[in-house]
Amino acid sequence: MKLHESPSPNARRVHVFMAEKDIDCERVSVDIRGGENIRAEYLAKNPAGRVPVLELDDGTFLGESVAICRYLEGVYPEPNLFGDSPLAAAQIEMWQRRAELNFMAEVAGAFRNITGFFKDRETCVEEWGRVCAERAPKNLIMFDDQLAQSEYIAGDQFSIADITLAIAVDFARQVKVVALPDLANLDRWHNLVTSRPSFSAT
Ligand SMILES: N[C@@H](CCC(=O)N[C@@H](CS)C(=O)NCC(=O)O)C(=O)O
Repeated sequence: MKLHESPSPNARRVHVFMAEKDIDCERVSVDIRGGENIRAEYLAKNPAGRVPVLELDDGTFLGESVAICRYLEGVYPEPNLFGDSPLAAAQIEMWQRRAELNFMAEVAGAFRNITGFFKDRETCVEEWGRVCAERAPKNLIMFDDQLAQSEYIAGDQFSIADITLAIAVDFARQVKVVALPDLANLDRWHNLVTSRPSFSAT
């Protein structure tokens, strides 16, 4: 197995997931800043032109970080990070999607459109970035309310949903395009989750 990656929040999701399961594999560095991911050779691996991509030993390429994590969960079931009952799996999926769509995508939209980081390959609309930057912190309130009732985002089990949201919060802090509010439950949970050894994985 090889992980095609670059230092980025989505590759980090897979790093943390793999560290939780104590698995590792060969890494292949992709220069996304230089546009390696949008050239034909890489697009043959992932037509979406994004990192990460997991290359399996039989030559299969898997894109989308959560799809990669699902594959790894199937092959390395312990510890369970996607839910071990129909209800737990549905709740984790629900919060994972909310973390991705309602926060991570808003932070990415703000970052990409305000900074023009990838303006060599996409149209950046600063005003749209500002809309995303305004929505992202408001959307965090839903997570803070949830975390007032449960230890982890989808209940009492640490899961892929926690990995997605914590990494998106870290990315928002790092790129500084979103003003993050002080939310006590979210802060308590962020400290808990990011103190796990897996969050130091690179
Ligand atoms: N939904 C995809 C998103 C992947 C993604 O957006 N990756 C970013 C890095 S975090 C990327 O490859 N950016 C390069 C580009 O946009 O050209 C996933 O979960 O893997």
